[in-house]
Amino acid sequence: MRYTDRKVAVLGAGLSGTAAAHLLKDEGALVTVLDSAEEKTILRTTLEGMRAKGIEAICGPGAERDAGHYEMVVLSPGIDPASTLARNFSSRGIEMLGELELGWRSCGLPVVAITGTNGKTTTTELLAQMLNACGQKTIACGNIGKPLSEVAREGRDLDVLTVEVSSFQLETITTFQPSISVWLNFAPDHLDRYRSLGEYRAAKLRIFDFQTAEDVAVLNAAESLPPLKARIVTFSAYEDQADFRLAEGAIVYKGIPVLRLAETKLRGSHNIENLMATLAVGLARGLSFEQMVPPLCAYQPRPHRLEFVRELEGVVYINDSKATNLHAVEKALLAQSKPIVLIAGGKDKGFAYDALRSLVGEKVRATILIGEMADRISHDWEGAVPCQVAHSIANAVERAHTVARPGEVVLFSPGTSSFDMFKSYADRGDQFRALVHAL
Ligand code: UMA
Repeated sequence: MRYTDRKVAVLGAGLSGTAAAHLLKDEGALVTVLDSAEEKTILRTTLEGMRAKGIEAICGPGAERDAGHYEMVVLSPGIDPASTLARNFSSRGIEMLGELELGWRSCGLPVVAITGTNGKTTTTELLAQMLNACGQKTIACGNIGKPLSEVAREGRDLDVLTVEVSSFQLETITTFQPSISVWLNFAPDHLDRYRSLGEYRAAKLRIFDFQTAEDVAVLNAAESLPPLKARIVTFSAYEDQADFRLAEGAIVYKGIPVLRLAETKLRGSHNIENLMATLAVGLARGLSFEQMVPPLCAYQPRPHRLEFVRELEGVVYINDSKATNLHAVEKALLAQSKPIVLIAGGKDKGFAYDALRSLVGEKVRATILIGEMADRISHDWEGAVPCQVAHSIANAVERAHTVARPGEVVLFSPGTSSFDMFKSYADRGDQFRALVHAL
C-alpha cells in the first residue's frame, strides 16, 4: 500500500475530497479531511461515512489550524491553491497533490482527457458512450461528476478512462499524462478564480505538459496553441485545412464524408465540433468510422444544453441553463434561426456582458435579466436591445411569456453561474423547465 502510515490532510469534503479520503484510507494512510465550512452545512452521510471508516473530519475554523502536523496534502479542485486553507500547507513546503493527480496515480489505465471552456461534458459523454458501444470499455469521469479517486478505488475492468478535466484540476497535476488530450475551445470564464485570462489559459494548457511524441493531441484548428510534443490531429467547423472539417452538411475526413449531420440528434456548430473531436479520438484509438457513426447518431443530448422544453402559442422554449459563460451564450444565440427573447444573468463571475452586445443586438428582440448581474447586463446592453429586470425566475418566465410573439423562441441561456439564486445550474434549469410547463 503506497501511502501506509502517511499523515495526509485532504482539503474539502465534497465529491473529490470524499473520494480522495477513502482512496487514501484504503491505501493505508492516516487521513484527516479539513473543510472550511461549518459541519452543519456538509452532507451528514458524507461525514458519517468517513468517520465510520476511521477518517477524521474537521470542519469550520478548526480546519485552518495545525497544518504542520501533516506530511502530504490533497486539494479538491474547487479550493484555490491561493486560499488561506491551502497556503497553510504550501507555505510549509508540504507535498501538495490535486485530487485528479492522486486518482491518476492509482488508476493505472490509459486516459483520454477532454478540456475546453464549453462542450467538455457533452464530448466526454459522447465519447464514453461511443467507445463502450465499439467494445472499448470505459467510464466517463473527472469534472463530469465522478472523481478519478473513486474510479481508482472501484478497480473496474476497463480499457481506458474518458476524463473531463477542468482548469482547476489541471493546476495541480505533476505527472498526469493523457494518451490522448482534447482541446475543444477556449473563452473567458472563471475570472473569479484567476487574476487574468492568461492565467486561466495557462492552467488549461497544462493538459499537454506530460504528453510525449507517443501521445495524441486533438485540437480545435481555430485555436493558436504553443508547440506540443504529441502527434496533432485537428478539427474545425470553420477552418478548411483541419483534418476533420465540415462540407455540405457532413463531417469530412481527408475529403471523404464520414458523418451526415442530419442523422445525429445534436444541433449547433459547437456540437459539430464536439462530434469531430470524438471521431478524432476514436480514430486515434483504432476504431473505424463504420463502427463509430451508429452510436454517435443514437446519442441523446443531456438536459440543460439547448434542451427543447415545449412549444406554446407558437413560441418555442429552450433551456440552456448549462451556459455558465458568455461563449456558451454566443453558441446558443448562433444556433437559433428565429427571433429570440433571451433570459440571462446570475452570479457575478467577474466578467462584463458587453462582448455580446452586437450579437444580442442582431439576434435578440427582448431580454429579461435575473440575479446579481441583472443591472450590470442591462447597462452593458442599453440601446442594443430592450432589457427588463425580473426579481425571480418565475417572474422572468412570466415576463418572457408576455413578451414573446408566435414564431419566436424564449431562450434561457444565463451566461454565468447559478449560485446567487440556485443550488446548481441543474436546479436552475429544472426550475425553468417546470415553470414553462406550468404556463
Ligand atoms: N471548501 C473549503 N475551502 C475553500 C473552498 C471550498 O473547505 O476555500 C470546501 C467546501 O466547503 C466544500 C468542498 O470544499 O465542502 C467542495 O470542494 P469542490 O468545490 O472541489 O467540490 P467537489 O464536490 O469536490 O466537486 C469537484 C468539482 N467542483 C469544482 O471544480 C468547483 C466538480 O465540478 C466535479 O464534478 C467534482 O469535483 C468531481 O470531479 C463541478 C464544476 O462546477 C461540476 N466544475 C467547474 C466547471 O465545470 O466549470 C470547474
